[in-house]
Amino acid sequence: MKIIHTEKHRLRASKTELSGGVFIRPHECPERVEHITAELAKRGHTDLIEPKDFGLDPIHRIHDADYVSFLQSCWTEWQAEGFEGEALATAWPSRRMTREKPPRNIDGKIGYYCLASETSISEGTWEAAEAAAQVALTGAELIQKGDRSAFALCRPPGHHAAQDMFGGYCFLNNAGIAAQSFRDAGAKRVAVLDVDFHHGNGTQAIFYGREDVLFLSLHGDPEDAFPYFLGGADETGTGAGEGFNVNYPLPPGCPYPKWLEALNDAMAKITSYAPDALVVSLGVDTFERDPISFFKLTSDDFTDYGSRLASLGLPTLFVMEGGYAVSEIGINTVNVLDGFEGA
Ligand code: Q9C
Ligand code: ZN
Repeated sequence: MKIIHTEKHRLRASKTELSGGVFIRPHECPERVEHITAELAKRGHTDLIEPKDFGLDPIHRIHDADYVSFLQSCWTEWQAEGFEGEALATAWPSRRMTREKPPRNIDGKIGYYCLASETSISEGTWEAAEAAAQVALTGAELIQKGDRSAFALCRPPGHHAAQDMFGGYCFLNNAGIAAQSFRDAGAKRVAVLDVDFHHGNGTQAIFYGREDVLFLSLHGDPEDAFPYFLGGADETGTGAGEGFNVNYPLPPGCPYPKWLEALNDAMAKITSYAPDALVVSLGVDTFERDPISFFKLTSDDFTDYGSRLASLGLPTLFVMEGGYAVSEIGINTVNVLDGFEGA
């Protein structure tokens, strides 16, 4: 399968992540992609291509124009304020704060658009996020033109980003943008299967009222895991979208057989939905040694579920999301792809 990749991901290189009350070196770092491209090369995947430029229109199909403008100008506005560090939110329109609109001041504006404060906005963040969206769009186009599968090596990731919110290391919802591009290219129905450890709250929010995009997510139970405030099994969609959102919250320590039960159920639902294309939000933070997650998948399990996904027989776009066991991220990611291709 073709792999879409750009060195522009390096422009997202934040210095800090707020974690446990201290600033740490970010889990979501450029080395993640280096390990994946190294493993791809090692296993003979030489089909790496650069993204095309589809411009901002397909991004605006998913994200609000004011939010996109905010991402574009945030770093400049933050610097103009004279702040020394990276841009971090400290105040939100929380419950009973009813003035729910973006204020003029950048410190207020970043809070308005932020869903979690671990994620800083740094120089180059917009440029990298925009390039990652183009990576996803290029992968979707390859499939629209007849490829059976493609791997969009997106970084920064996207599934926590909603129409007008960033956080959880995400800025633009790459998988959502790709799913919408399938619809705009004529696909009647698209399924998005999110196998990242974390709930894909952004993707869920984007498609919650729609029946033309089925969203399914396997993730750490929000009682125990980020993003905490979405991802319950009782969230099934709204209005026309009722029944087209499926969550599988899973407990701490979840081993592969239990995870696989959820995957099998999700795959049966995808089959009966009969989509024209499948987008897989591929996070490998379900790995047993992931530093911020609590599932227990082994490297071999990634190969196994990759081959199972192929049995759906659908045009499949893999979109990179999380995975923070950096030295093993390449093995686990390429295991999914090789499992899929070997099936
Ligand atoms: N102390 C993705 O996997 N919480 N995002 C980190 C660490 C945020 C994960 C807490 C996790 C975001 C795309
Ligand atoms: Zn994740």
